[in-house]
Amino acid sequence: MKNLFKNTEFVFGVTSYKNLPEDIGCEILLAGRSNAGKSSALNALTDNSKLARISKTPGRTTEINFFKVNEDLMLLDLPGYGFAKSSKAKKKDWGPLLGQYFRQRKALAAVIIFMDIRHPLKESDWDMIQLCRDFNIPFIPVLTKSDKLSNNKILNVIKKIQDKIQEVNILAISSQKRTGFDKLSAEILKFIR
Ligand SMILES: Nc1nc2c(ncn2[C@@H]2O[C@H](COP(=O)(O)OP(=O)(O)OP(=O)(O)O)[C@@H](O)[C@H]2O)c(=O)[nH]1
Ligand SMILES: [Mg+2]
Repeated sequence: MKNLFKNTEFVFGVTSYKNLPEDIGCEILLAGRSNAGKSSALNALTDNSKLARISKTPGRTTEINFFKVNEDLMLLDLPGYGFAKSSKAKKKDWGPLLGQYFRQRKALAAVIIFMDIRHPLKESDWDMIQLCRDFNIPFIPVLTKSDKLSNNKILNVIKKIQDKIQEVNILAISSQKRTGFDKLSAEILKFIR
């Protein structure tokens, strides 16, 4: 299958709502706690290991980074919700930015919620799910780092999470082993208008 995300390129990073580009096309948010594996997943999805910065230290991504897939589609790599290492000023910027973004942004098409398969559905993940539900934005829960568990355990976790979130399918990926990305691409494509 041809990788539709292959030519994705970084365009810019923004830290405040007023600096967002024009509200056109489709935007898919990559959300999740710090260290969940968002940037790694973006790199694996696009087959470009140099695209997004991968961090050993949580909280490395501190802006909304815009990655252009094509004229109609942007992937937005968000700062992790945990925000362990970023400055107070950046933290302050971010909360209102996200709220405003959800309230106003017409381009927002879907949110991918990345969760480490060993630590899924923490409070901040529920907050994000709630935000999506409140604003009627479709979301895709994705369990990351599946290489850390046996196949049996993966299925158990998926089943457990699926019981708690019934309205959408739960996916599992490993950016390290590059598994699960065909399904993830297919899910993303469903939300492109
Ligand atoms: N074993 C394994 N490790 C992974 C995988 N994906 C990411 N990691 C590791 O998890 C750590 C965090 O990955 P990132 O992709 O930077 O996570 P992030 O969610 O973008 O983090 P922030 O930008 O800080 O919010 C890095 O050390 C990665 O190497 C995976 O599929 N398998
Ligand atoms: Mg990141």
